[in-house]
Amino acid sequence: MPTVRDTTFEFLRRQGMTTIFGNPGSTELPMLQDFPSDFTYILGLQEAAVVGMADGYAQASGRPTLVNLHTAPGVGNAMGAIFNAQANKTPLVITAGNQVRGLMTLQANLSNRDAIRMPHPLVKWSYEPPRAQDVPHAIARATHLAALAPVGPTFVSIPMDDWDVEVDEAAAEHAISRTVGGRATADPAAIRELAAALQAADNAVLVCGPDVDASGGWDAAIELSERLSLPVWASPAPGGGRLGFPESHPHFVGVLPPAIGPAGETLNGHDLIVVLGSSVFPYYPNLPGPLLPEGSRLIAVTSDPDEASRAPMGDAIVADVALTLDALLAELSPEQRPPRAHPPRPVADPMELSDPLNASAVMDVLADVFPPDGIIVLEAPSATMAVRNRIRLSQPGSYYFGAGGGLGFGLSAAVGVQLAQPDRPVVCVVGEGSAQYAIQAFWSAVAYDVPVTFLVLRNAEYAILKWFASIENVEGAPGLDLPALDVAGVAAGYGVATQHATGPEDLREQLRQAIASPVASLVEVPVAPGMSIF
Ligand SMILES: Cc1ncc(C[n+]2csc(CCOP(=O)(O)OP(=O)(O)O)c2C)c(N)n1
Repeated sequence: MPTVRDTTFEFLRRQGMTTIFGNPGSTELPMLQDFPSDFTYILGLQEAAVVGMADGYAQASGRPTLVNLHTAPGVGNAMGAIFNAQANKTPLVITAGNQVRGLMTLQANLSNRDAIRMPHPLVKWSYEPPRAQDVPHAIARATHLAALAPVGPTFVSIPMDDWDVEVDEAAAEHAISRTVGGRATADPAAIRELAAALQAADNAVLVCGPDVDASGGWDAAIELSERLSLPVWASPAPGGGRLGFPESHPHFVGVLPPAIGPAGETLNGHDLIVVLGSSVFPYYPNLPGPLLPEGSRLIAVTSDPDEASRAPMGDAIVADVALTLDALLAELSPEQRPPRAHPPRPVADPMELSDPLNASAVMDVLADVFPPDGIIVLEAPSATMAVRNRIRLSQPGSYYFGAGGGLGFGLSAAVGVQLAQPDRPVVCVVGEGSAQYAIQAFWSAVAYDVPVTFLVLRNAEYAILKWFASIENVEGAPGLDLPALDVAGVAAGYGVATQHATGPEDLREQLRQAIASPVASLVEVPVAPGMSIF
């Protein structure tokens, strides 16, 4: 009879989940015994890096991804990254080992005594199967559930003596051979109403968010904007983990400000605001004001019932974003509306050169050498808008940003994104402070020949926190300076090929080389302190 291990790996094989991210301990070794040769195990040296890499991999491959963590302390280390994965809507199936069943009640060493409760608020389902033979079914259930909307991580704790237990072959075959599809279409009446509202509006606008890209609705969103001649905002940057619309498109008018008052003001003059694939809205910081301009109506399309119900204003349609866009296009007249003048997106003038360079000037240089099929993974808080304004990413799957705001996503996710997209160059733009939270991902990039380019912005401070201090009227806060933090030196210790740039010319050349290089490469550039807004 097949064992729990045979059956579980056969399930993972059938699902195409043959790349596993983990950091093992004694409680996980039984799972890894005789590791099948058609699987790949990506070792991360700390759990934040493990989950961050898996997050990038799952998002960029569009597939649920298995993570294997060490019992309680491993899950504990991973919590911030699991928080990010739920904010990013990433389909991770997170497993962790536990003591043998017979020693859990006396709480032998390494017992995770409340395994289910530990990651509970951050995952869609948290479970420890009551019997060993239920493990394959539990992992199948966790996988289907992770991939159903709202997509997000699930957790299964597996006692270490479960793996050699035999399972009933017929029941196991049922458990592992199921397909579960959940891309729901909208009520046709809701589609008709949305189409009618769009056709009747005098000055409608779209706000596109991350689930346009994740659902595969990229081309349909362009078609909708072009057919009705609608201007398009990106949903606010803090929650915009992916782009929902090409940023060089003539209808793209910019990134919506993230705070209530400024966002409401920006949308002034629009009688209809249609939000696609975003929460309404990922607000931060707290700058109060009217939620919506007087007399305007908002309709959001989201696959996430929670996002739909918690929005502070407007109506919502809960359905798959791409399918809803297709249905909406079929409902609308195929005639193109005459083009209307949209407020043009302000063109960022080249930033003046200074010594050290301003982060915006660094982005001008990156834009010069950035390949058309390149992907940016971004975690450089004070330079976020400089990246968005100066590198006009215009292909689907070109941008990944930690929507949860927990640092550590950027460096680690970049490695996972590059593993999932080996033919597209990945550039991770990261602040020297942010790089510290999952710094061990450097080692995995080298160990598994992942040719990511890391561009480290070294401003010797937590610039974004100094900016927040000014808007929160906080004076005299300690701990906001980072003198002598040598990320390149640390990366070199992990085996990364590193270079230091000082001026725009050597930066351009070093970036060109790093992007073309077949190995993990890092370019560190000193940048001027402060925020780079444009
Ligand atoms: C896990 C975690 N801890 C702390 C923070 C708070 N935090 C937000 S931005 C930031 C500073 C980032 O510094 P750096 O990467 O150097 O970027 P800069 O602000 O200088 O652009 C910190 C500490 C966070 N977001 N996540």
